[in-house]
Amino acid sequence: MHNPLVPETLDGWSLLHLMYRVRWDRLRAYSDADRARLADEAIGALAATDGGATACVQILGHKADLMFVCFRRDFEQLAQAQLALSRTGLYDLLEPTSSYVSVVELGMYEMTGKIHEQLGAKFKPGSDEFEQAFDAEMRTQEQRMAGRLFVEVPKWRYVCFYPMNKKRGETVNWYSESFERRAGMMREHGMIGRTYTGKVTQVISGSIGYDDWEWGVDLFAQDPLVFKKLIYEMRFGEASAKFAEFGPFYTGLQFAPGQLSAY
Ligand code: 76R
Repeated sequence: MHNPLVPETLDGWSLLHLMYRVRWDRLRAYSDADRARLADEAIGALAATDGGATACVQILGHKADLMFVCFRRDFEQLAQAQLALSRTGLYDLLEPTSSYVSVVELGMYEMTGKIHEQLGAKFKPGSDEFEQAFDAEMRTQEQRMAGRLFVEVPKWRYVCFYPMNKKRGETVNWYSESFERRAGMMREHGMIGRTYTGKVTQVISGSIGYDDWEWGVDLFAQDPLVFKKLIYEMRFGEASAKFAEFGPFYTGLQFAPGQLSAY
């Protein structure tokens, strides 16, 4: 059933963020050759098939030393990646500090409204014909957006990850706003975002039902100042000013998987 209150989502990569503290005290005892072997084994374990990938990020601050972001076709492959890493020698030198499970999503406020309107004029909403036509339209949209749903991991040096919610308080509640109000706020949000085109790549992933927050936000840029400016500017948009709640922020530097032993 396509509920007109709910913006449709197009869904892509399954994501698993894994944050670890490195036991430097133990790693120090290893020779350079042993460290290289441990790193190569871990990178081999995290190598993806099916066009997926794993981003490696050196995290700044005490929350973690390393973050691996696994982009995979499905949860089966996420489970495999997590298990494969836990079987490696390096894993004995890593302490998990956090993790996050989500699925890359494109929210479709504008499109959802249009499809309901167009198909509602042709078919009785809720009828089999309506639902079938709706599903067909969603598949077309999926194909159109495949490049964003199954985005190639941006190679940009700086990475910022945080989880967030839309508020569900007694008086301020995103989910009890009308569809049109939410769509209007998301339009404003998108317009602010678009002024950063070329400077930042954002990957929004949905985690309702999967993890402790509602969305994961990954931002990639070549200059970390862009994160501060973009996120600050977004705070003034109504969708964030009034409704956004944020979890812990992870900021770091991306490196090529082959550089793990150098790290
Ligand atoms: O995907 C699109 O380009 C369509 C417009 C769009 C949607 C639907 C969009 C654009 N976002 C969408 C959805 Mn976003 N986004 C965030 C954050 O820090 C904050 O205040 C919020 C964290 C940032 C920095 C950001 C950046 N976005 C969402 C959703 C789902 C909400 C829902 O469905 O209710 C969240 C949680 C979210 C959060 N967004 C953009 C950006 C940028 C830079 C853009 C423009 C992208 C572009 O046009 O290339």
